Amino acid sequence: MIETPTPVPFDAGPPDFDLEAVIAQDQLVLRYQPIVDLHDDSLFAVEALLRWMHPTHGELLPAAFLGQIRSDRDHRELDLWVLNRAMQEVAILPPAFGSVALSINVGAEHLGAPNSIADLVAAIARSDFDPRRLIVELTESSALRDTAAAVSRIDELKRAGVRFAIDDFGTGCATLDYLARLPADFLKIDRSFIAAFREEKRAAIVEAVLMLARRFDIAVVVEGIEREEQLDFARSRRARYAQGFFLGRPLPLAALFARAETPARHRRDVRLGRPSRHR
Ligand code: G
Ligand code: MN
Repeated sequence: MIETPTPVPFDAGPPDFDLEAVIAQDQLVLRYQPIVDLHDDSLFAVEALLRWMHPTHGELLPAAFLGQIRSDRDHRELDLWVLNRAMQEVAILPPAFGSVALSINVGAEHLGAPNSIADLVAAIARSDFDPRRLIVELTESSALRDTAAAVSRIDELKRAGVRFAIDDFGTGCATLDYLARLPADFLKIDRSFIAAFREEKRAAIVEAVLMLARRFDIAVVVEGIEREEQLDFARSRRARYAQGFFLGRPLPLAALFARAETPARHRRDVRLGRPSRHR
């Protein structure tokens, strides 16, 4: 008798994640989402976003499997996989895109793991990828509370030439103190704020964060732009960078760059092919 696989119903919980197996079976992929420079609407960076292509459940978001990773070793291995894969993929883009930065997400909770940052720095050094093109995004978490330790790890990255972004700012364990203490190059305002920008108080928070960031010389990325009016809001408040489905969904890198060849009048999104005068 032939047994047909029974698809696990999703409410039975996410499927089991075994890092070694999914890497061996080539089930991890990266999608890339544009980060746009609002000075000239050029493509500033692409953020690499991890997806698990599950044989029966299809494309799964990190939320469905990251929580299952238990050991520091696996966290570190996954971070390294993402970094190495992203550097390889971005490195083969046409020379016209040579100035586009690459942003990757690293869980701040494993900043504390021994050698975690040293391993990333070593991987960058082994590649011929220009570290100045790299941005490491750290989500605020309790680990960042030990700011002295976090600052020394972040300094390690910065000494290697890598820039650093505070991700999802304004939610989680957010404290304004981070802005004063962490040597951030970028601050990404969590999308919940732009989603509710019509509420006067949310708009005021975005404005205040922009003002503080300007004082601290930290560039702001407004995340979660899903509609034109949100983009207009970000522009009117003079945010430097923006990201969100309205500007571009996460796509395979080749698909994202193929759009650069599509005439702008056929697209609602940014003119990805346009080189920037500012870099
Ligand atoms: O935490 P971080 O900002 O790295 O999360 C990135 C995630 O946010 C990705 O999975 C991406 O698909 C999602 N995302 C990106 N842009 C938007 C958007 O405009 N709206 C929503 N709802 N999600 C977005
Ligand atoms: Mn991010």
